[in-house]
Amino acid sequence: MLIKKPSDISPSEITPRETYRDRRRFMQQMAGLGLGGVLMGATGTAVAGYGGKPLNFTPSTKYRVDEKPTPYEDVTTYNNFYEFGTDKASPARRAHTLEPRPWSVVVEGACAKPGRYDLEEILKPHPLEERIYRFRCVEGWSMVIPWVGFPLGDMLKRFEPTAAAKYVVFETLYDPEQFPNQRGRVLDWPYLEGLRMDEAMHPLSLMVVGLYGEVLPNQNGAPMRLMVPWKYGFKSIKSIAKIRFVEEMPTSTWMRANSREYGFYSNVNPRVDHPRWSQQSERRIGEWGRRKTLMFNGYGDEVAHLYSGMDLRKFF
Ligand SMILES: Nc1nc2c(c(=O)[nH]1)N[C@H]1C(S)=C(S)[C@@H](COP(=O)(O)O)O[C@H]1N2
Ligand SMILES: [Mo]
Repeated sequence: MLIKKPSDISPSEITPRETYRDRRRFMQQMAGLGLGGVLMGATGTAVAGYGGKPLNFTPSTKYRVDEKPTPYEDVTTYNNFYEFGTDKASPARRAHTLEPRPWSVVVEGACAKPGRYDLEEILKPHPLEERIYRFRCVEGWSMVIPWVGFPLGDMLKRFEPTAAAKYVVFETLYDPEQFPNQRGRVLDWPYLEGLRMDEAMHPLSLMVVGLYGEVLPNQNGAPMRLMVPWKYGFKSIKSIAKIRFVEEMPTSTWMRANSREYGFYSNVNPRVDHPRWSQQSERRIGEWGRRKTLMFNGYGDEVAHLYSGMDLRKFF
């Protein structure tokens, strides 16, 4: 059992705010040195509930990019989460209205085990691991983030998708009380994204419940969000409340908003420009100058085979 219900947490397990901050700074240094694993594995306590509580996890040895992680401060204050506003600072300022517990996820469509699942129930069988991934937003900035989660495919398999399941659709919770900007019409709510089934089952696709060793802060998509590191950031949908297995390729929120600018695949590709800007380089948050953007965000060895024979200009 990796995650306790808030009611299972005794007062002695609740660490004072100061300690969290020190621990976070410590982990940030360790992650930067590539030492995160060893030490973090030893310090984990099984506590969960709300952003900032430490998680129990194993550091992945395989999935750790050898680049300096973006500071915690930037990861949690420079966000895209249109349900809280369209500027980068609004999510951190406004996401306190989101209540990530209790939470449930509806599973429907082409599978043998549809239903409404309680979050704790859905997470329980999955050991958590830390992976350090590159993350590239379609707008041209990037970060390196130590996520905590588990392979998305491991969860999807438990719902026993049928042969008709060619794609999987994810939806963010629709509740204007919790997500105040859903009262406006900047996007067609709820936020919706999808993956082809083989993309979803790929071992790199991660279901994320934490970052920097701690429970996911609201602004980063609590309680559970996707992380598909070879695709532009908008594919990595936050605060997931619905999973649906379907036969036809879905129309995502961003395709609906502007199908000329945003395609279904949205693989990071420096050779296919956005209609309004080049995708050849990126600004790594916290660095000066720009870096070259890598094909599939640097994950080509692992994922290029998923698209063999496809014209990636057409299927952008
Ligand atoms: N529900 C929802 N998910 C979302 C978004 C959003 O506005 N709403 N923004 C996307 C975009 S454009 C990016 S770049 C990433 C940002 O994730 P981060 O704030 O954790 O860095 O979340 C993605 N997931
Ligand atoms: Mo983005």
